[in-house]
Amino acid sequence: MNNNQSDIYDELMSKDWITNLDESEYGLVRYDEPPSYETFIRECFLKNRPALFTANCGLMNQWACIAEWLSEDRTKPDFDRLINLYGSMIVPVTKCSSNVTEYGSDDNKLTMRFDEFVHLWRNNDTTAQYYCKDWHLQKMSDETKPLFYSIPIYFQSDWLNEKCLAENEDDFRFVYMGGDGTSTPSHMDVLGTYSWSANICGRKRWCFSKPYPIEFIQEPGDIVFVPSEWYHDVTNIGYTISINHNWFNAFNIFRIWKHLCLTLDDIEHRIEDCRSLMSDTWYEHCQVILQANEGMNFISLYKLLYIIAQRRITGDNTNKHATFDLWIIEKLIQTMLHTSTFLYACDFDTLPQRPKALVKQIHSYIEKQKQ
Ligand SMILES: O=C(O)CCC(=O)C(=O)O
Repeated sequence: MNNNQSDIYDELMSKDWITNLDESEYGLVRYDEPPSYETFIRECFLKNRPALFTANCGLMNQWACIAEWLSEDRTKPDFDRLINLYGSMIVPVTKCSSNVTEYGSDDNKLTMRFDEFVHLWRNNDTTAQYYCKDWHLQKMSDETKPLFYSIPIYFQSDWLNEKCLAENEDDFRFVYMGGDGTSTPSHMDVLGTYSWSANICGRKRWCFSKPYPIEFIQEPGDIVFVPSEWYHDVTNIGYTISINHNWFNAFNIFRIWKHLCLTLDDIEHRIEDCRSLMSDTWYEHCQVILQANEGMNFISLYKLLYIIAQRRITGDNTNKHATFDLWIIEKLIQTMLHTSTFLYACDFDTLPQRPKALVKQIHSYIEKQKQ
C-alpha cells in the first residue's frame, strides 16, 4: 500500500491516541461518495465506528466477479455458470435453523461439493437453510489468477492477511452465498478484528447490538465496515452473494492484544485447578489453549509483528504509512515486554528475533527516516 498522507501520520505519531480513542460518536457513517483515506481514518478507525459505503461510491464498479457470477441483468446469481466455474470444489456450508442461535456452533457445520450446495440454494424448499460461508475461494483457486475483486483503499492496510499470504497460511478472505432468510447469529468477529463485507447481489439486514444498537439494510453494491468488537447479526434478503475480509492493522492492533490478554486470563481461571500438576509448563499450556481457541497466541502475534516489521523495513522507505506501522509495532512490543505472562510464556530463543533487538532495529529505522 502506498499512501502518503504524511500530515495525519505525523500527527498520530506525536500524540497518545492509542489509549485515548474518541468513541463518543458511534452512529453509522454513511458515505455516498468515496471519502479520502484520511477522512476514513478520522471518522471510522479512530472512533471505531461502523460505516456504509453505498453503491454510489462505485467501489465495486470494476469487480470481475460481478460480470462473471451474475445473470445478465446483474440482479441474481447465474447458478449454471457458478457450477461450471466451481462445481467440484468442496465448500463449507452452515445449516441455518431457528434454534441455532449460537455463533460458530459445530453441530450445524457441513462440507459438500459446490454443485450440491447450489442445488439446495436454488431450491425453494431448502434455500433458507443452507448458507455457504467462510469459503476461502480466492485461496483455493489457482493463486496465479488475479483477485476476482479489488480491495478498496480503506481496507488495504491489513497485517493479518498480509502475514497469512506471506507465510502461505489459511487466510481471512471469504465468499458468502445464501438464500432468502439465511443468517449469521449475533457475534463479535474473531479476535476483535475489523471486517468489511461487499454485496455482489441480494440485500442484507444488519443489526448491531453492542456497544450500540444500529439497524440498516445493505443493498447490492454497498460495502459495510464493521469496527472492532462490535456485536452484530446479519440476515440475507433474496439470493445473496458477498465478499468479506477479517483483518487488523495499526489502528486496532492494541485491541487485538487486549482481547488476547483477557482471553488468556479467562483460560487461566478455568484451568487453575491443574496448575500444581504442571508447574513449569503452566504458561506454555495456557498459550497452547489460547492458540487453539483464538487462532493466535502471544508467540504467534509476536511472529506476525516481526514479519510485518521486516516487510516495512525492507520495503519502500519513503512510505509514511510504513513508518507509522513500525511506530505502532514498536509500542506494542514494548507493552508486551512489560507483560509478565508474555515473559513467562515465550522462550525468546525460539523467536525469529529477540523482542529487544527488534525494538532497537525499528527504533533506529524510524530515527533514520527523520533525518
Ligand atoms: O454476511 C454474513 O452472514 C455475516 C457477515 C459478518 O458477520 C461480518 O462481515 O462480520
